[in-house]
Amino acid sequence: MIQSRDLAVRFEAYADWRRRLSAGISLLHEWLQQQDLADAQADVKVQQLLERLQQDKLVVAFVAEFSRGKSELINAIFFADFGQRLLPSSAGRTTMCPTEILHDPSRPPSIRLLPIETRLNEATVTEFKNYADEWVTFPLDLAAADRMAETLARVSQVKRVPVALARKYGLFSERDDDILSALERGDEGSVDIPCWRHAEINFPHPLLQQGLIILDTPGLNAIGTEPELTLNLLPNAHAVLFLLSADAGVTKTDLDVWNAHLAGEEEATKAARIVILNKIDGLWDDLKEDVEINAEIDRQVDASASMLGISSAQVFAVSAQKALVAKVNGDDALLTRSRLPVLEHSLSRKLIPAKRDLVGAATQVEIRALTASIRAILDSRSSGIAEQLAEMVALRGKNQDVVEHMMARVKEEKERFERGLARYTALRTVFTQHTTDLFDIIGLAALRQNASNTRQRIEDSPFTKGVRDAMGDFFARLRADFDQAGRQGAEIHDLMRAMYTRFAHENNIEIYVPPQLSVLN
Ligand SMILES: Nc1nc2c(ncn2[C@@H]2O[C@H](COP(=O)(O)OP(=O)(O)OP(=O)(O)O)[C@@H](O)[C@H]2O)c(=O)[nH]1
Ligand SMILES: [Mg+2]
Repeated sequence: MIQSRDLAVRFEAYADWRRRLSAGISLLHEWLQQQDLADAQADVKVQQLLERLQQDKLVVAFVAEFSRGKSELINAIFFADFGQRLLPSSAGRTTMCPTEILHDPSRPPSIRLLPIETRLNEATVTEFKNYADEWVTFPLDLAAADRMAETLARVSQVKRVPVALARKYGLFSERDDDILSALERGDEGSVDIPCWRHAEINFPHPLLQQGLIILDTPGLNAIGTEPELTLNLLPNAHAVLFLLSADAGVTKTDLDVWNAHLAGEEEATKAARIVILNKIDGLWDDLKEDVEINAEIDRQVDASASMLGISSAQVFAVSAQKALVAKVNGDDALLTRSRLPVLEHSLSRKLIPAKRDLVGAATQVEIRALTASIRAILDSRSSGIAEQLAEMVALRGKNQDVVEHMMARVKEEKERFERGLARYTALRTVFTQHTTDLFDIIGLAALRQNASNTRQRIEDSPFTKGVRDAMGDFFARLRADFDQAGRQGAEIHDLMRAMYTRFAHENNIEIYVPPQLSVLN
């Protein structure tokens, strides 16, 4: 029992490791989301990883020729607590269909059976698992072990059908002694076939709750005839326990099963192969010394190992039946003698770390791929930023150029403005001078002077002629003044026009022509 606890403890630790790994992946995902790094692809990948870790199963398959004690060994390892034989185990063919023992918390404890008739359908067992209606389900009463064993006995159910139908189901095999003998008997060509194609026992055992799945298989021919078993269930198992029987040795059919389904695949599938030499109690002999008996067992182990082409260390000699009896009766001496604890210890030591390595490696590969894609995003982001930076730096240089250019222009314009201002000031001085001169000529003061001179001359003149001359001179003087004013105005106009033209040229604006001073009106 202690060794069985060992298996449970190790499995629990493994489940805990998986939970911590999931938490780590979730944290990574959270961080990715915070950093805006999680695209849809990363989300899906993380989701798949978490689902895979959560639904991670450890599938242990039991394979052998019929009656080697597969079901009995499962009973001894996993179900001894119920105080009786749960899975049917008896002489001759007992388990008639592949039987998965697992725990699915979404459904009540039960056994569900897929009718053999579904073999006419193209769909695989895995596909049928999604269609609950196709299965015949019987509940399991955990409180009543007797009734439970009765219900579980259905995995042994057979029915008699015409050979033609068996052939239709794909169950006919030239190698099948039963069918051949039925034909020889001329038994109207009818034959016993399994009632069920597949069984699934949903059972809340602590190990199954942690994700362990046990696969019990029927003897030789069924392995050959149920493609699901050979193509899917066995290749996907993490460990395959192959049973031999000490009373039979390694028979031709044992070798057939081994060679067809198990030999040489370990490297490819990474699944552990454990060979069990069962029924060693047959070698127990009260008249022999233990040393003698053990030597005989060792000899059988060595012989079996060499027949299968493996090392003796891979072969575990046990008595499943005595182990079950010992566990049920609490007989520790018998349990030790059954050697089952050695197998259980090895199973937990080998299987779980191996599985953990496998899951760890697979998760690592996925996470590496994820981080590689994240790194690619980061790289492209950083190269984008570098590009932007380079652009900014280039722009900064450009800005300096622009500023320098603008400053030069402003300086130039300022100088031009100052030059213009200076010229304007000078021009204004000239212009003021000219206009002052102009006003000197035609201004009121000049007019008054002229008028007063003329009046004086009129007053001084005793004759009309003198008055006329004075008046004539007055107007002649006026005309001469205005003529000069006109010339001076034209001069100022020319000066201003030249100035405006130059200004327009310098500033690239339209030439403005100032109005000319007219002395005519
Ligand atoms: N003496 C002895 N008998 C055993 C031992 N293990 C199993 N048996 C008996 O061998 C017979 C066959 O055992 P099963 O557990 O039905 O064998 P199986 O490999 O499941 O056979 P199938 O279901 O027909 O494929 C039963 O009568 C068991 O009681 C053992 O360790 N010692
Ligand atoms: Mg069986």
